[in-house]
Amino acid sequence: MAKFKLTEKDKEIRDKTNIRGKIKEVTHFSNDNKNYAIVINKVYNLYAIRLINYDYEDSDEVKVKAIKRFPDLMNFYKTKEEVFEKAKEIPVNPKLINKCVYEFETHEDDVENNILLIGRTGSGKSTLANVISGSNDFKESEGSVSKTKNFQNEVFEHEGIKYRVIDTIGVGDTNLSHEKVIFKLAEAIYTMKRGIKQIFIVLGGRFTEEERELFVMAKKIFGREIIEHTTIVRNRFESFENSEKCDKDRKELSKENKEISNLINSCGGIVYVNNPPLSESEKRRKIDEEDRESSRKKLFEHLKSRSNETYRMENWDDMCVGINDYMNAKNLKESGENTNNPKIFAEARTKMEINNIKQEIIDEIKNQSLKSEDVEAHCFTKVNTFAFNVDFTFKLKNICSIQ
Ligand SMILES: Nc1nc2c(ncn2[C@@H]2O[C@H](COP(=O)(O)OP(=O)(O)OP(=O)(O)O)[C@@H](O)[C@H]2O)c(=O)[nH]1
Ligand SMILES: [Mg+2]
Repeated sequence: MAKFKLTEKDKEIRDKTNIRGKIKEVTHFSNDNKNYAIVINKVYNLYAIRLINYDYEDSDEVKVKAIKRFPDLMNFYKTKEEVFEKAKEIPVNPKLINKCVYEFETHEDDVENNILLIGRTGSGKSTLANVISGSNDFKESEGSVSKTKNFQNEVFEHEGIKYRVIDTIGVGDTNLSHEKVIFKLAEAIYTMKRGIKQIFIVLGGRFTEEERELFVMAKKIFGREIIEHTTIVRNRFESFENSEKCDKDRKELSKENKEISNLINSCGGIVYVNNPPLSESEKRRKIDEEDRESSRKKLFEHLKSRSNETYRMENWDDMCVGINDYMNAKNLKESGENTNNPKIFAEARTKMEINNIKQEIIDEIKNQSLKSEDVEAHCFTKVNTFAFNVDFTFKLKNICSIQ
């Protein structure tokens, strides 16, 4: 079979839709006076199809009007035969053509209310994720051993509204380098395709250097405006239903230092909860469950009161599209669902490609964080800002070598 060669128009469509990996075929057809391209790409020995509706601008440039990924936003076709067969079916199936409606393919993910949990190791993130989602799917640690090594997220509904809660690895774990934590946070962007509703900083006790650093990192990664979408969740607070005691603690926390006080005053505030481990004894367990349920109620009341728009930084959509295929292919392989047993060289190439995309995302984040640094320079002393920038840039450069 002759090797497929991209035309200039195909390249323009590929670049404008941000499709990565090896392009195996592009075909064009018209339907109902609209132009369509079908693009097949290959990542990690897996295949995906994009159906793209495009038009021409006055300058004869291609203008992408809508896109749809097949089989869906996350999955792949496992064989060449399967993908080519499906690609042939699309132009003659109006039902499939009518699915081509998204401005970015990632907009197919309709969860706008993404809640990202960050915090120190052992602070109670996974427990909070269970409480928020009303599930038991997140692994809560029993001892001091850190449990969560990777991202886990869950979509659920509460009072008819869809939410996603994202549990992350904690900061302060000696087994995980700082760089890896920064990258994991950057990677969270891909999980929250429609943006961030709230970041919950999980606070198990007093405010320490780790929490301060986490917040600075979040600001560097997501931009300074993220503060308006950040809430401190103070757990392990048995008197969480006593507003006087909560107020007293709030005041004490604010007094600790000026930086914490600024954070508390400019963010979405502090929500007090108690999410105890579920006891073996039936009687005690009932009380634990009641505490968790009341905590959940408080958290959703707070979320409702934060009616501000979902937050996304510049180029958020492009970043999500850029990494979508690679992360999905990687996850699929890691979860053992890919029965294709990819060849070693394909694995090496995918790792290289993932690293290249990591580099792009990091460059993008770096550019944006430096831009926002100009605006907020007055927030830090000059010496601190300089030291942090050098340090941060250095760390980001190192991240690219992480597999
Ligand atoms: N009493 C009480 N215990 C809690 C609360 N939140 C968490 N815990 C306990 O604290 C321990 C750590 O909780 P996790 O949810 O696993 O903490 P994590 O932040 O996910 O930890 P890593 O994944 O290791 O970073 C567990 O034993 C929980 O049962 C709380 O609000 N009250
Ligand atoms: Mg955890």
